[in-house]
Amino acid sequence: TRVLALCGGVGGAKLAAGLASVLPAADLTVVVNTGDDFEHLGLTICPDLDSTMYALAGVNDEQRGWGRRGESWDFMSALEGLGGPTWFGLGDRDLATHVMRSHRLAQGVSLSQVTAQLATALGIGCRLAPMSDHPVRTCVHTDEGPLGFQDYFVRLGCRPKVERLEYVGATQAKLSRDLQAALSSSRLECIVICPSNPWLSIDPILALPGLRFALRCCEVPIVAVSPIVAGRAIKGPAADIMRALGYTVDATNIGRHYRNLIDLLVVDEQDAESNAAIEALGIAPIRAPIVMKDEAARRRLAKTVLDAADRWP
Ligand code: FO1
Ligand code: CA
Repeated sequence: TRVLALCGGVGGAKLAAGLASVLPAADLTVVVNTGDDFEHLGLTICPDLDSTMYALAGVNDEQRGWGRRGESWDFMSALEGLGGPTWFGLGDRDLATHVMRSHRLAQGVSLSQVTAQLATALGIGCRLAPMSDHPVRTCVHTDEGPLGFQDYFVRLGCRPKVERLEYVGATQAKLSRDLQAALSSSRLECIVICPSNPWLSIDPILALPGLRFALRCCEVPIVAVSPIVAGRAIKGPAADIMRALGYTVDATNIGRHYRNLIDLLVVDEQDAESNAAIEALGIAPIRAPIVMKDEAARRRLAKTVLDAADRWP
């Protein structure tokens, strides 16, 4: 692979889709956070893998931000009629993904293999892989006690006060084979950290044993794209989490978070005033419009990222 993209949920998935549309399929490996995964109704649900997979396949629902486009909700209605839990929305088509995945996992197939099968079935050409086949679960420690990520985020609507995050299982987890293969690929030219939430989506990946070291050993540029534009998260709870953890919500703090890891940080044109502070961190700032509102914008940002990596140092 020539490009390895580390990706979380929705924001990251858009850039992954952009990279997939400007690169030959064999040149791209997308590795996704699994810290948001959880067990629900007997199913293993991998929201970030699914968001990324649906975006790469072009079947994602852009308005809602998660799940598939053109969904029907008969299952949810029937579940409600049976007195089942309705706080986590499972569309009929999306449900098929979770059933297939859970079924294959129960047969002893690895998450990497199931993910590859689902991706192929949806017509995705590039490599799509979980960060690990071992379970890692992001635990949100709050003033109301420890909560699973989906409990905190969806069921409780981010209301409890966040004290700290813990990536349970990360220290025992091994990198997935696709992640290892990408890191040791002699063709690797750059590593992209997608504009996903650094604490919720990227840190669980970076918490895997040996990964930070392996990234530093790679002689290729590491480019991150800021998920923060003009003091606000493009999508999702990034800004809330930053504030809860005591950070000012700005692009400079994204740079500070990735200090000693990334070589380049793509920030929005609106955040030009952060350039000097980012340079002072030893990171080269790249200015570009980073809000991806359509296919053209996704491709443009993907090209900006790849060009910046090409020209570096
Ligand atoms: N997010 C919600 O806010 N409410 C939901 O009911 C919901 C259901 C859901 C089902 C499948 C799936 O793959 C994702 C889903 N998400 C839902 C998104 C999910 O919580 C993600 O973790 C967030 O988007 C953060 O990345
Ligand atoms: Ca390096």
